[in-house]
Amino acid sequence: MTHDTTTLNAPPGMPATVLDWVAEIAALTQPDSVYWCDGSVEERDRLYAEMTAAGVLTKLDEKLRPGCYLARSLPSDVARVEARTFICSAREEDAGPTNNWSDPLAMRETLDRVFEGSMRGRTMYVIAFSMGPLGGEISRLGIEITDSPYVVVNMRIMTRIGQAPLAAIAAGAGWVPAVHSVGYPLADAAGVARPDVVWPCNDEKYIVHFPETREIWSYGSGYGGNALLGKKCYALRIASVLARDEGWLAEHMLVLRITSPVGRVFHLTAAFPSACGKTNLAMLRPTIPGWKVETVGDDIAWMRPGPDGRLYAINPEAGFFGVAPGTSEKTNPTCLHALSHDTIFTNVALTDDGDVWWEGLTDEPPAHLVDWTGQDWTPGCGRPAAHPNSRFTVPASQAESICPDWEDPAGVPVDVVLFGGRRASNVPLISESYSWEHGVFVGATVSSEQTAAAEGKVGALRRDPFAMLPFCGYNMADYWGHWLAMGRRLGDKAPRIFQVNWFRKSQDGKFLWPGFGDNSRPIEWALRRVAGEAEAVDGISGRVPVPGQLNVTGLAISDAELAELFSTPPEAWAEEADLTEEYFNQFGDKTPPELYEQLAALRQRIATAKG
Ligand code: O2Y
Ligand code: MN
Repeated sequence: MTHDTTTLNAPPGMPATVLDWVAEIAALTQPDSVYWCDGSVEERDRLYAEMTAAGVLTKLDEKLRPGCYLARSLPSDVARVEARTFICSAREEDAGPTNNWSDPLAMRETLDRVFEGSMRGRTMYVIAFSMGPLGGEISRLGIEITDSPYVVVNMRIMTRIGQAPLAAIAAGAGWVPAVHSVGYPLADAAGVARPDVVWPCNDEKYIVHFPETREIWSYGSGYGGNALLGKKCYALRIASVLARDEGWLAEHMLVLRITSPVGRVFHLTAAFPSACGKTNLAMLRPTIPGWKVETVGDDIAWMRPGPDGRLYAINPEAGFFGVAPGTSEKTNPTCLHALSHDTIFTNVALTDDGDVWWEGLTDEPPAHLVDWTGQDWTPGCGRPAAHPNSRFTVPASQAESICPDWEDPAGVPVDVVLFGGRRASNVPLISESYSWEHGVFVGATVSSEQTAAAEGKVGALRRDPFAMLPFCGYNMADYWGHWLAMGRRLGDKAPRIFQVNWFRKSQDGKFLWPGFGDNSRPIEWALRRVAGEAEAVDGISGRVPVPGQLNVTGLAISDAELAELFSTPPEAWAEEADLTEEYFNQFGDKTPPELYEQLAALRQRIATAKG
């Protein structure tokens, strides 16, 4: 194809594959102009100024929150839309029963229809980005095309955008194409114009992945994981497919470095379903003396075997896109301090002096706020001031806990993999898996108990295998098989796998474990296990600390409460084993036999415990 390079405005040296693709998307979406992002501070400030002038962003008080902005979305566009997220593999069985599958040809027709003219009257931004430190062996490139300047400034925080990835692509590096439109053109096909709105979006939404051709298409939403396509769409759904095909792991896991009082360094990755305190764990402040925790990543880990045969992890992202409500000086001071400057807030409340507020930030709310919908708000008015899924976008480098090696392209060697869920019963505070296969079984069966009637039957188990349920780009049972294969490859160099549960409740419904900084205690036991310094006893769910081995010094917890935290009633576990069998059967003959073997071993342990 030949290109009118004046209209495409491409920087010099772009390969024909890139130019062809950008030209094709421009022809389909018909923007007024095409702009290639250079990632500079000047570009960012220009976009901030334009969006502030247009009322899309509110600049916060420069003294109280320097360099910070507030965006308010429409109430119809406040979260990831799982029901509108599609995996369009050629064969339905390759998406599996836990994904929405759509026929790729039919989906391409739909996308052609909705994207046609979708950027009329707008600028089309071309954002080259790197997931992971540029040039790193585990890192990958992408190009997101978007008609949203809000996406550009957020992508600038969440990934590494601009000149450097453009140069790498010009030099021939591979890249994943990602197309995004808010679906609110400013003119119709006849050229009749309409004014813009503060949060353009469309009621019809599609978040689409083509795993075989490694493509992402997102239409109709300007929010979070729907629009910042480097995050869930690329770093998890597409990357999980790349990882399966190339022999590595793309995981929904935070990454920590933990240093013991004698200076021994460990690295831990952890997968938690949503609402289990992942951001707080990523910035943990240990309550046990002498231990230091540093953040490598808060949400996603890409891991591959290194030259020494161990598993190495990088954080492919450059920022945190975290939930604001509940973040406070008490729950996560490190995070709160990171938000003191150069942060984009979305859907939090605005104070009268130009600062932000959300539920849980202070014990007492301010006397007056402008809420996330732009309305006046006073305490007791019956509405939340900030949306429960309101967010901050902040550079990871702003966290005082950031690990000095968080951008090491080689990654950090992983000692421990942790799986967590929100379980009021059955699952003990911590247990160690008997083997890699047992660890994969534990990861595959991660669950939380449903807490709201709106989610279904209260108390029923909601499975979230490896915390990847909405993020695995292929059949979940094949994914378990991939983890088993990785274990065979790593052999005795594999990380040890543990399960934690911070949410165990007593018979009278009270949380038994204080959580937050005290979560360092079970983690300390896990690390001492790795170091060969802590003793364990075999239990139903795994090996648990020998009484006296979990450090509870200074905690107001009774022996009876500790016993309850670790109790694993065999009758309840027998019921759970039956549910696990039903759950595995859902995947037909794709469920790896090793997982049924682990289920049989679990039933054996239950039978022994029953006596
Ligand atoms: O609601 C959204 O668009 C964001 S979801 C999200 C954001 C940051 C980290 N994790 C998640 C998640 O859903 O796991
Ligand atoms: Mn996440």
